Amino acid sequence: MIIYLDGKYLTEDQAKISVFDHGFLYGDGVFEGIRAYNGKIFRLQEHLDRLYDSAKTIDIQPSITKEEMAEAICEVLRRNKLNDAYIRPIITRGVGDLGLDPRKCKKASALVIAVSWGAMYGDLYEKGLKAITVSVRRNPAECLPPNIKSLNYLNNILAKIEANYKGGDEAIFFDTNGYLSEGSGDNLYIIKNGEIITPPTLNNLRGVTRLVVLEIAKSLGITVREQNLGYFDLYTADELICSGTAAEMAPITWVDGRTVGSGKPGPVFRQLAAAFKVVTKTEGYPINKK
Ligand code: PXG
Repeated sequence: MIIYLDGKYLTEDQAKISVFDHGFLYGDGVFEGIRAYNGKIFRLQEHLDRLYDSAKTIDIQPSITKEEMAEAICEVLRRNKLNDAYIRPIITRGVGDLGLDPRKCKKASALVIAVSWGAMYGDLYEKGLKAITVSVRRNPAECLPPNIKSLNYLNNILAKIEANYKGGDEAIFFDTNGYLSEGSGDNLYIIKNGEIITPPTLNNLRGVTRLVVLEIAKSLGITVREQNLGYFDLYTADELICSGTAAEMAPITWVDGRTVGSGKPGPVFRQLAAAFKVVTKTEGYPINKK
């Protein structure tokens, strides 16, 4: 495996980050999860924009430009001979001392890892996922905006731990006001009476896949609404769907012991997921430019 790290292409053994990097010491850094399908990187620009916006919010000046990051990503895929891949660019605060003051960190680090990673949920795309609403709340935007895709994922990991021991495939977060937020690593949609309803994005990550899902829905003539939602909406939905780069589009057929709709992946999910497959196959930033 070849990994990009600060201007060099290194083997896994060579690609090392200092124990004094604040990304490691404090989770002080940002990352992305991107997929490449069929030799093309899906929604690369949107992911790079979010990566650099996340960095800006926490006042990190990346050591490379977006264009250089795009080139590093392509080169990692080429060197690893990956046409279909899950790509993880990371920008860390860089090496400092044991104090948390970021001014001690003189240079941010940039790295790119890419692996082959098929469908995340295996047979659950057909069976449907079991979801658990968790007691831990999504970080409020006034404390740590969920819009920052930061290296500190403890809020999400706490949610995942709770879903794991309660027997769920995925966790569902509410925010501190009782509004539906998102999954531990995906955005959520409720289907009710043929309409798609999804929470506004102040209390969750602005998913790149979320925008694709909403575009597809509009192109299929399905009404989409962004609206705050509560437990009632979750438990009475005709269908529940989650989406993310890793998870892609997946149906949730059981939540907190309640069967969702028919208990099987529903017609709106099937329609959206089929269109999503076509879009991911056809669109994208080519790894090999001519
Ligand atoms: N919400 C959160 C909290 C995420 O981490 C999404 C939504 C979906 O966003 P995109 O842009 O990918 O549509 C994410 C991204 C995992 C894992 O192991 C998931 C993400 C990142 C890293 C790991 O499930 N999801």
